[in-house]
Amino acid sequence: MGIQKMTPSEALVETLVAEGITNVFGIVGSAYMDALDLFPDAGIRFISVAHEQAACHAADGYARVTGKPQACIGQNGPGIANFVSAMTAAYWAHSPVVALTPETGASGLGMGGFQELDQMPMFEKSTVYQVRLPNGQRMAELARRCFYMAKNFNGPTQLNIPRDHFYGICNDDIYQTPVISRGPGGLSEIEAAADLIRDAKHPVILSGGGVSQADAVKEVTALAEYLTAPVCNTYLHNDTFPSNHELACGPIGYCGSKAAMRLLKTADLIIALGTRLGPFGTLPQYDINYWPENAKLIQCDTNIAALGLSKRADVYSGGNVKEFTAFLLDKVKTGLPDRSKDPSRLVDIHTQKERWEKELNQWSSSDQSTPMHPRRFHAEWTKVLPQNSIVTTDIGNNSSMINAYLKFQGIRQHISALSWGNCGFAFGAAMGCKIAKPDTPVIAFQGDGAYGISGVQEMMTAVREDIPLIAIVATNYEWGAEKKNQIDFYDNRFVGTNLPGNPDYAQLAEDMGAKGIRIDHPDQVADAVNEAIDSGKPTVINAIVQGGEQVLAETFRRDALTPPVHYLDKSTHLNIP
Ligand SMILES: Cc1ncc(C[n+]2csc(CCOP(=O)(O)OP(=O)(O)O)c2C)c(N)n1
Ligand SMILES: [Mg+2]
Repeated sequence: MGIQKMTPSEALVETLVAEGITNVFGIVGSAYMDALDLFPDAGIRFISVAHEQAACHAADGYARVTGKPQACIGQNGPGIANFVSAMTAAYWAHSPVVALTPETGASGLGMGGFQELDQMPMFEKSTVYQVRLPNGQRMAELARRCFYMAKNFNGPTQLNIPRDHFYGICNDDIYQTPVISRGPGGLSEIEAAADLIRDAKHPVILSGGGVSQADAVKEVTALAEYLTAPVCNTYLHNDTFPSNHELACGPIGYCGSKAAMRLLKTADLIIALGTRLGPFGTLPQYDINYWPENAKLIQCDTNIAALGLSKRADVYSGGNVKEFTAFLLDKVKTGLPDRSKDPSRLVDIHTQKERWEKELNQWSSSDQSTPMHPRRFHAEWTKVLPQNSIVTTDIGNNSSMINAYLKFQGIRQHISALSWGNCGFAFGAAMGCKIAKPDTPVIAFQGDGAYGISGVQEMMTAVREDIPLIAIVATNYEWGAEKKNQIDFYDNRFVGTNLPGNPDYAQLAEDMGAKGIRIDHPDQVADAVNEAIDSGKPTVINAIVQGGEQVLAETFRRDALTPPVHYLDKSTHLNIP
């Protein structure tokens, strides 16, 4: 394009276009109306949501299923403050969300005018880059920088724009920023990793979110097959290795696959690919303390700031996991004969998978009660889901239980709240996924409490903007995950965890112009899912499931809770000996 004279609003919008942005999520506000007015002619769809948090989650969901940066925008002050939680979710998910944050005008900053808040500190810890635009002349340059940083440091960025800086003149060029390739990492590290592999008898591969992000499943599969190594997914990344592969063992972590954890326990070498090994995702689960402390560890993650944070490894690599894994296999092949189809390893894997499958089935498979046993419900709906479906998952007892049932063959299909763990993630994220992949079934899965945080209001958005996603709500009339803590640690004293009288979310959806399906028996599940997929409308499946002590999965945060021991006379009766 060359250097041109533009307004800063034009510079911003044209930079969005150059970066491939065709959708921006937000709620309208006077602060950026001058730029907003340019969106339609620039081919940008503005998707008007019900709460800015959902706009940011939608941008995150869109970014995660496409691998491309996405943008959200809002009104200065209260609108932008509503981004904070969702930006942090995107931060921990390494998701390239570019938050455009109009702010009080520079000429009035600090005077306590209307909707004033210093918008830099609140995003300081949840962005990989943030900048306050010093003047309108630098709009294109700094908007570019935000995209460049989001793409190359895999995380959210913030362009903070004092609202008067949309006006004036910006002489600049417009162009797309590059993604810089990182290569396979240090060759000496690859050699050291290959040496460890040659010495190992029972290597196990941990396939992390980076494998999905770097499209590295082919390379991971080749390495796993050469070694006959079991492959476990990291926590909440069930889409990082095809579940139908004979070496696939499912996810480690809370409510995950016991087969994966039992096999990992026997490893003498863990090859951790595309993962920071987040501390919560490697905690003991069920009755299994599965992390093999004496095993050697290879860890590859492009974010070298995360290497060695939670586990001390023997070899680290900051390479691109796709290239690292390919180079590593080449190196391994030079000194280690082909170990593929190793019969004894295959027997180990098969035995553990069969044992776990049986155990899981016994928990629920034949239960015909009304309302449904939650596990029976999860077995049913995950079974009938089309294979290419994208599922966004929330936080809660049911959202966690499904970790054992959700199986994917492809990457970028499991979009979860991850370690930010915020209730109310799934619906907003699913809106972004569905806009990015209109021909793919997109399911937002959450509990009834979490649906109240976001789904209820954002269903208005889905109807208004014609986003035919499917929300599956597990309704147990309780904040089940927290209730389980009160069952296990507080002697069944339920404070704030019952949700009696919640409305029928299916009926509510119908009232909003969406489709609503209420089910409470396992025999209704398959039809409900098919009907929702065929409806072409935003749809809620309100699934009434049992709650309470008999069915809730084990406590989520047993790592962090202890039974109460109080000292004041009035509270000693609450003590649990
Ligand atoms: C925004 C937010 N608020 C509160 C919590 C604490 N929390 C974690 S799980 C949970 C219960 C979720 O209940 P529901 O969505 O009904 O699912 P269920 O556990 O019943 O399956 C709560 C309140 C949280 N994680 N995020
Ligand atoms: Mg609930």
